[in-house]
Amino acid sequence: VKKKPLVVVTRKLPDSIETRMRELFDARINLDDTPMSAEQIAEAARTADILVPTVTDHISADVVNQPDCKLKLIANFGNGVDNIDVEAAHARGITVTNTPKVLTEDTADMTMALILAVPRRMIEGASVLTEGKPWAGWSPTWMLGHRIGGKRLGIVGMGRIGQAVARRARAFGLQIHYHNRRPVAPKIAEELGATYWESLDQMLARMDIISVNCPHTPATYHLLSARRLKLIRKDAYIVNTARGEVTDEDTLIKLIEGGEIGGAGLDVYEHEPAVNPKLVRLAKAGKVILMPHMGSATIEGRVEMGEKVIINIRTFLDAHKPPDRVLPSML
Ligand code: 8YV
Repeated sequence: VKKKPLVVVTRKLPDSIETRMRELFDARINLDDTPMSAEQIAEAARTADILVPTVTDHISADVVNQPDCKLKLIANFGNGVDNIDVEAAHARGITVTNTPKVLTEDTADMTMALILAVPRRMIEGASVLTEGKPWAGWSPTWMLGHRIGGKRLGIVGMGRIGQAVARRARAFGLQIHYHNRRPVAPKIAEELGATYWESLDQMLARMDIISVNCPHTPATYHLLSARRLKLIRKDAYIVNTARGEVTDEDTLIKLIEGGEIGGAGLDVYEHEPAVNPKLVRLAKAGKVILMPHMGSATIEGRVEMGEKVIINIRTFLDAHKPPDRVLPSML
């Protein structure tokens, strides 16, 4: 009987995925639902043929460059691969895959929810009742937010998720603008009614709401730098469901505190899971809405992500190219 490949899974996954993995592979699943330590990850790379990490695991060059690293495939349970040194893995002949597409719509839903919730002060309003604060009843001038319809939405990164956000936002009457390395195909731009800005600076200066939807790569680290954040209008809002590292979080906080940016809806943080206490203060003051990285957190999505991981592993083991290979040139 052929020996089953050893697959180390760093976090607990949905039950149906775990069961299937145990049927197919010699799956060692970290059932303790906390991230594995750097030492445990390094050890897993020395013993496993295949590693299934998540956003909470850092697969550095040091991990893959260990002389006795045994890994042949890193099948990421996640779309973003900024937790993996893809170049170092590639140089060592290790294949890397991710789970694109299945979390596009869920992440776009969360993004749209924040685009609505921040200007309409939804969490601030709800907290009046849930925290038992006094409510004098309806008033013509109380708890007023800003209208969504007609405002300009600037999407930073018009990939699958950016486009899914644009589709939703259009239905809410927002004007769609975007910055991307390249313009999208004319057919898509037309369908989305989207205006391309080659200059991110110029777009930022003119938008009412900015949504960050690009991956975190060396090229997008602090893409919204201190200088660029200062271009944003005083009454504008920023929504980030991508990665905290894309914005200079300290500067963002200072600008919101100083009334230089209207507010923010954040699902991701620069030093996740640490959340800057200043952000918590701003949330209590109703200036920002903070979500604990829940963009793709649906039962359906997590099962589909697991199914993708399994397909990637099985195709790899069948000596074919897995469907969701990530190459350094794609980053
Ligand atoms: C995932 C994400 O839940 O897929 C991504 O890039 O940011 C999340 O929504 C997480 O990464 C899983 O590893």
